[in-house]
Amino acid sequence: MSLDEILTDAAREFAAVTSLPVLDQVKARYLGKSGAVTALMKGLGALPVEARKQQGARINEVKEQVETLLKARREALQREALERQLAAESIDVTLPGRGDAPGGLHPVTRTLARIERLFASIGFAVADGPEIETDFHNFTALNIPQNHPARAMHDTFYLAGDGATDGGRLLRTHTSPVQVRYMQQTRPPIRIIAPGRVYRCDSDVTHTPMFHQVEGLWVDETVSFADLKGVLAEFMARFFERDNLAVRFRPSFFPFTEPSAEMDIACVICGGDGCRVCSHTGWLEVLGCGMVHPNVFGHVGIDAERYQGFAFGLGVERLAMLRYGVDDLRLFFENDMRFLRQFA
Ligand code: 2U9
Repeated sequence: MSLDEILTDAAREFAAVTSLPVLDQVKARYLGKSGAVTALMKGLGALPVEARKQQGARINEVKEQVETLLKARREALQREALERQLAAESIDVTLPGRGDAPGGLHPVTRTLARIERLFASIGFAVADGPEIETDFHNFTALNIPQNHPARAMHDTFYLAGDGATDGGRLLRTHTSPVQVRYMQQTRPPIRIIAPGRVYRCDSDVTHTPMFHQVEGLWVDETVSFADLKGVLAEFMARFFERDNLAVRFRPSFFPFTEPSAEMDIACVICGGDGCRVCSHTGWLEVLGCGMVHPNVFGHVGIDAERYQGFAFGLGVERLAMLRYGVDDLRLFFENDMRFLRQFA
């Protein structure tokens, strides 16, 4: 093969190649060990000195030209491959979206938010505190004596430990310790609610080991049982959106309040006529309440001669069930999307 032939053939063959692996094969035919250019180089040894010099320089020139052609073709093929890939992977931004499948709030979260909003509207601040509590904040400060049944192993989740070095830690059984901590840090007037998770060693159709409470506390110099009745009756009427919601208070007992009461509202399902939900009484028990016991004020360093206040506690799941007409408490904790979607 002459040098001219090599150059024209290489140019033609490189141009015909359409993929990079094939280009490498074609390259070998010219520049490889047994390629055409290499063959001419090998033949140089047989030439006289002067001719060898001239021919060698020409071969080198052609070799460089072949390499230049090769490089140009390689770059062109690489560009084409990239363009093909970009075209294949392009995104059509004009296509319609797939929908954003919005999530929703859990019915207990919605109920908590509703309760917080209503109390905030009459001047209650929202307080919170730890779910792992000390024996003092959960029981002692609340006038619950050492031998009270609420403190029994089978009623409360105690944390592992010897009780001497860890001071007897437990999962709070109510959000009352939040109010205890608040009163230890703040002088009256105090007007707070304490929403949150609480834990009890209890599990059956109407009890879950974890549930939510909202407790409330209003302490000042002249807060009376009349204020308790007014605030709680107004809250329930607004929560259930009833203008004339009948309420009644029945005497009760809690260690942390004196006097204590349970509050009923006219059944929001049957309007008071009697149904399965109200056990045919026409009334629904919705919360416990009372005037803060002077011993509780003593434990947090508030002068019980000067200050008085009312407290209450309610179960959030229970209010959610009544508001949404849910008849099984366990539905709130099963995470069944068919149930939860109805509240989204
Ligand atoms: C302080 C002083 C007093 C909070 C109160 C109740 C009555 C009550 C239950 C309702 C249903 C718990 O979720 S439930 O099982 N609660 O009956 N709670 S008075 O009294 C307090 C709280 C804090 C410092």
